[in-house]
Amino acid sequence: MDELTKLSLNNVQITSNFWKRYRDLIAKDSVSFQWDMINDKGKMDVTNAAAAGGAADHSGAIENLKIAAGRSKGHHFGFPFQDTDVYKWLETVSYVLKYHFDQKMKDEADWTVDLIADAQDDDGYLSTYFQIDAPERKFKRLQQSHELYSMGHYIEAGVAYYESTGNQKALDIAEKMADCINNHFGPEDGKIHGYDGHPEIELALSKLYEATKNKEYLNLAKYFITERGRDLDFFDRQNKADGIDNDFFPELRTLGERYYFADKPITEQKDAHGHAVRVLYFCTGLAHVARIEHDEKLLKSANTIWNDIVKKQMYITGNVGQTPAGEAFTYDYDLPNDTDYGETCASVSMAFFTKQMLANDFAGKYGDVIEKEIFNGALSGIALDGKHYFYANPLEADPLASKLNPEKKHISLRRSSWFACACCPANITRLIASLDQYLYEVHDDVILSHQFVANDAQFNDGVEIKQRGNFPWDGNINYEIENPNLTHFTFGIRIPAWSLDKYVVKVNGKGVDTNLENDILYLPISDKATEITLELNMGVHLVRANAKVRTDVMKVAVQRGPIVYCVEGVDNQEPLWNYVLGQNPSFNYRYQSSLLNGVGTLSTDDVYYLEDEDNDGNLYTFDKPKTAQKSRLTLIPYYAWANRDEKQMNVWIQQAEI
Ligand code: FUB
Ligand code: ZN
Repeated sequence: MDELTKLSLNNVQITSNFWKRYRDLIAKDSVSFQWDMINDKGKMDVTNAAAAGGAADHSGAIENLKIAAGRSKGHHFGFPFQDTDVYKWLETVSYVLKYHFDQKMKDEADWTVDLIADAQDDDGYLSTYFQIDAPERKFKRLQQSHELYSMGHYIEAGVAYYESTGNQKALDIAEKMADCINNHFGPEDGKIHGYDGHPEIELALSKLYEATKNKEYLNLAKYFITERGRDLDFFDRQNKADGIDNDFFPELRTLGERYYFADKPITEQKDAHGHAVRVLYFCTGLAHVARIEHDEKLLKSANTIWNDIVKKQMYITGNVGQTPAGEAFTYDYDLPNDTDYGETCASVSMAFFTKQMLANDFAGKYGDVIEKEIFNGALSGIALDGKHYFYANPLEADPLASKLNPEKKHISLRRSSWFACACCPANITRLIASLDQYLYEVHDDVILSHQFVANDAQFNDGVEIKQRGNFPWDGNINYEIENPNLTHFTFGIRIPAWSLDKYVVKVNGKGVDTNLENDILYLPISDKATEITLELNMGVHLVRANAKVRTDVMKVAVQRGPIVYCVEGVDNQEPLWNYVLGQNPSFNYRYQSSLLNGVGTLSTDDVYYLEDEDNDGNLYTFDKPKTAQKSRLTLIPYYAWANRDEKQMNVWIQQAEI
């Protein structure tokens, strides 16, 4: 190879014990379970309709496609975007088949692709609600119709399935769909000058462009990105023409353009607002297109929104979207813990957005957020059995409050098997099944390892990297790099924010200069074999929020490595809010293989429990000092909460700080 080596990643096999368990669970249990759900075979156990788009006893998602394909008769069932549950399942399967081949699963997926092809109109259109029950309204009420959202999800699935199995039909459907959209939308006269109320198509078209190199798809993605927010009357005009109250979601008509992140062109947007998943899907496409096009303006906008979220609107766990009202962002530093929404889809899409940002710019902060999501906010969306899911992910929960306080009724203390609006289950499974895509970024002669997920990875020119370790429980990471052709390249390792104060790196047993660039350590590699060891700081951190965050004043969160911990009523005395940590609490860490499928727990005796004073049953007492008793507190990883009895939970704990 010549001076500037162009490296590329060929393959990654995840070997991490922690992640192998999750990925095998998805392959063996979640995929077949979800298949039953979308085929109306399993029992739908919606624990909390308030956080699930209402109650429903079946999905109808495959049946809708059968009706559209002429294989069955009847009306459409469910939300206008019901098709997406099938597409996200198909996308999960695409990734699973790469690490756990299963002929039955592949047969079901092939059958599904054939069904989708049959359901697709000759012109490429596919949205079963409109095909079955309202063909005259196609593309006429984009504020609420989710047509491009639904087709975007198919395009993602089609590309993934084609790339995983070589199924050409899966890609053909996607291209036909994109061509149909291209025929209807764009700046040219006679086309619709508008966009979907729910972004998704932007990121999907960018992926389709990468797979096909058809520039039209990239141009169309860019059109949707730059058009959004330019014509503030677009949705209203369409709604009026379609019949003003002919809504799919009446509550979505009057929310205003802000809710749709369509109140200004993206280059004028300064913060994340409105529906969280809409913003994050949009920004994923934005950052992707900006990178391919080297568009500095769009990149700057992506940066602005990412920074606003991470610096001012993201929970310590990575959850985003502070209010159930519209599943939305609220405002900077408003981070209520017991009413938040933190939709699983929002955390998953925050990982999507951040992955795109990292591909644009190798900086440790992006790897930090991906890590935060995969070990905390997004991961809490799936139960340890792989067959139950959270829609909302609070940082504080109380069964009584969820039952009796209407403002907290969206907070479930048990994950549901499925939802009437089932966007979250297959979103978290597709993220975990594609985790191998989240470990490295490669640019020219630089390989960046930004996640500590043990794996074997093969690059071009014979370069192989093995990462070993028992992360997230252990901070000793080992890399073995084989470089048979003596290629000269640079190997980057992200040093996580929680370990920047203390870490040790050795190359072939010798200490090295640990100067970092944007929290990344760069090491020149040119030998045939190189061994790198990294010791991360696995001490327990007390995390404090910025003082502008009202709800976390005088409180701390406890973090060890990437894992944010929580306190659960199962292990501790309720009410949990009476615990007050001492000023410098020390924690014992213990890995418990038989608890919650194997977790590291923390416990401390440097804690007080506020006593229930002798107040004769009075709600208030005058001038009576509070007393407290020495106590003991046990913490478990946040992602693993709500897998036992329904009890209180909180992440933030009071601390006697002064
Ligand atoms: O609107 C489609 C999906 O349903 C959104 O992405 C989720 O937030 C849920 O509202
Ligand atoms: Zn969701």
